[in-house]
Amino acid sequence: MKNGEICNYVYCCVLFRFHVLSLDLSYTIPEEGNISSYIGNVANDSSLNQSLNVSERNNMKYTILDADEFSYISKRLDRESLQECEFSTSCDLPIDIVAQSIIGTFFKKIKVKITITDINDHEPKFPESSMSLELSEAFVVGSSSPIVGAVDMDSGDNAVQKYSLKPKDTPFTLNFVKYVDGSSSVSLVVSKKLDRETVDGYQLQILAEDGGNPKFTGTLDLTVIITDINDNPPLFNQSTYSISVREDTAVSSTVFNVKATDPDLNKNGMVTYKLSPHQSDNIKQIFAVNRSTGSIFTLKPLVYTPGEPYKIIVEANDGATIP
Ligand SMILES: [Ca+2]
Ligand SMILES: [Ca+2]
Ligand SMILES: [Ca+2]
Ligand SMILES: [Ca+2]
Repeated sequence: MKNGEICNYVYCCVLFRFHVLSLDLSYTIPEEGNISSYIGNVANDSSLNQSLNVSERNNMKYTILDADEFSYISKRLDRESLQECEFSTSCDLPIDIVAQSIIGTFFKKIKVKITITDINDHEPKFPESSMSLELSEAFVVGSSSPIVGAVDMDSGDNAVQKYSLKPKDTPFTLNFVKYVDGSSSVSLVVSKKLDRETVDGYQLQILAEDGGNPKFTGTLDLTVIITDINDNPPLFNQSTYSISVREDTAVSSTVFNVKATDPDLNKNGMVTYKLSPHQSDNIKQIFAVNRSTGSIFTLKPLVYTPGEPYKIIVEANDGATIP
């Protein structure tokens, strides 16, 4: 057989084999593997040589041109900084490797998929390490306030799995929602009635924990300020006072000081006094009350009438627009 005829036979054989063989390969390696770590034997795993019969194998061998016969990691791979893996739960790097027949100039492209598996090398991180939140004491049990959750660059179990709240004996719990892009949000839920007049603020810690081994935790220091509503009326120390005053008390003299307190804040707790409109005109003509101090003083001379004491009704109001 002439040389030219042999070449034509080999050429046809090579084309046929490439068409029927599935040469795609898959390897799985962890991210951050050491340089020179072994990945796989592309020459063997591609089955280019093994799938040929013995006589063919003697004549047909392939060399891997743009990679070694064996593949190794040539640089550290950080899954979280690979564009292909962004916002994805799987991380596959497609690589084309070219094989060349050693007895000809025939080439074959081998598609290799290298899956980079995640390791837990990031901790959950809140956008800010501390923040403050104002909550009205009017918030009913079950209402919630959203908080921007922690971000963990890792995926799957290595991402944020749960949140916890410290300390435990507060009127709050947490509600955790996880999104497909790996981010999450957490809401502070009011679990018991708030009362600013009892506790006007809380210093909390929200902990975000991933599911890696070992686990990592991110912490947010959260200051909750309870804002006021006008939920308390002014209250007098006593509902009724009984006092005796001399008849010759000089006009404009203070005969008594009433005192009411209101535990609310600012205007909601600012007490002013006035005579109630629900009493006789005679009382209104003889007595007056200092609006801010509660001092009851006389406007006219007093007249002693046996069995008929003066009955003065004083009102206390707070300064809230809506009482
Ligand atoms: Ca993590
Ligand atoms: Ca990772
Ligand atoms: Ca009040
Ligand atoms: Ca209040």
